[in-house]
Amino acid sequence: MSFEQFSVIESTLREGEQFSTATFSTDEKLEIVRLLNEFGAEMIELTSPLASPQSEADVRAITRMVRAEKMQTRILTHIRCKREDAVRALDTGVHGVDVVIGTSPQLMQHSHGKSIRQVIDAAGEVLSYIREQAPDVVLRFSTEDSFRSRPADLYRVYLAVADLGLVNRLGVADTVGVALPSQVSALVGQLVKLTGLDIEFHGHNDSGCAIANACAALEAGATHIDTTILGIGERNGITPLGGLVARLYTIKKSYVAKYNLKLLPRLDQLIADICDIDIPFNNYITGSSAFIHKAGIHAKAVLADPESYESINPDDFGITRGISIGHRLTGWNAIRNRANQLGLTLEDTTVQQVTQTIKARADVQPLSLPEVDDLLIAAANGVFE
Ligand code: HCA
Ligand code: CU
Repeated sequence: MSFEQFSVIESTLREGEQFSTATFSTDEKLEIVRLLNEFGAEMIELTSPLASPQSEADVRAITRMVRAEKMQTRILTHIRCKREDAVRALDTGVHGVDVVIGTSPQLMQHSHGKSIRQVIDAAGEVLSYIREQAPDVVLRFSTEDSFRSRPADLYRVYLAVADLGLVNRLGVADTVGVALPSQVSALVGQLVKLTGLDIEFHGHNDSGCAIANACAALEAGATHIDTTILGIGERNGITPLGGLVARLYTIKKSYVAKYNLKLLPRLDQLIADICDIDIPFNNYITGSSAFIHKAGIHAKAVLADPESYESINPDDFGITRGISIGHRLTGWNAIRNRANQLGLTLEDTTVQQVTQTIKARADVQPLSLPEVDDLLIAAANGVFE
């Protein structure tokens, strides 16, 4: 298990740029890198310099900033398995290069048209070139669409690449979001055993398993997980940074203690603003309802001890919990708590009476907090009926 020592490869500025509404200006990219570095993201992956002239200029600007300001984070760029891509990537001065090539029948036919033999040859040529030119660069080789690849093809490619002794890391990619946690676990476990190399997992969320699959990868010995802020990426994206943090925090808080967790709300909001989307209401940790307690039974227990209904402490993320009280499911303990907050001293029987009134009125329409407050103040003044 690598829960204790995994690294995040934060790909908001690569995979995330492939999200339908994402376009990052140079200044926005620099701001995201600064914030991710402050958060503690170990690695940041950038769009290939071949994508466009500005993309290349941005890789250079970001790498320059990270080196000049001696930031901890490491900058990677992501390229196709082609020598010309490698030449351009190395010229930018990045710390690491992530090479990818499709191995599924679908991608072999429609993406690059190569056979498995040719994939292995291309990998050998490109990886050797990179190693010769840049002995210190962190080099990763990944098969795209690993889980729809024929297992015999997949292992042939991985083992051939591992045998070259050139790469630091092998990547596993669930490109179309079809893998089950058990499949991720089996493949990652095999690769750890057969190659002894660091293993990276990149999981899309088409069928809702991206976080579970990332967790399964770590349990099976993966060392690196690809994430993006809010999970943005192609289609409905990949493992979200905040979702991975929530998953690991609830196993053991110390697994994510290395990150500056209070920056997570700022990161999520920044990307939501830039991409012109809302943070989903049910988002991990930063969704608007993530720490709102409603039913009377829940509210009572949470007021006594938040842990009764919380697996995540919002304080750790600089977030305040909320208790919703103006509705038909409300309970008198929550209403009494509100009276106390207002500095009102009321008999229990009065609070219970106010609660019954709130419930009856909320059957027609939920009450706002000021409306609840007005009832409590009226009761305190003896004018409640
Ligand atoms: C892509 C595909 C990719 C690559 C992942 C990786 C995927 O957009 O280039 O390099 O590990 O999902 O397979 O994002
Ligand atoms: Cu992807």
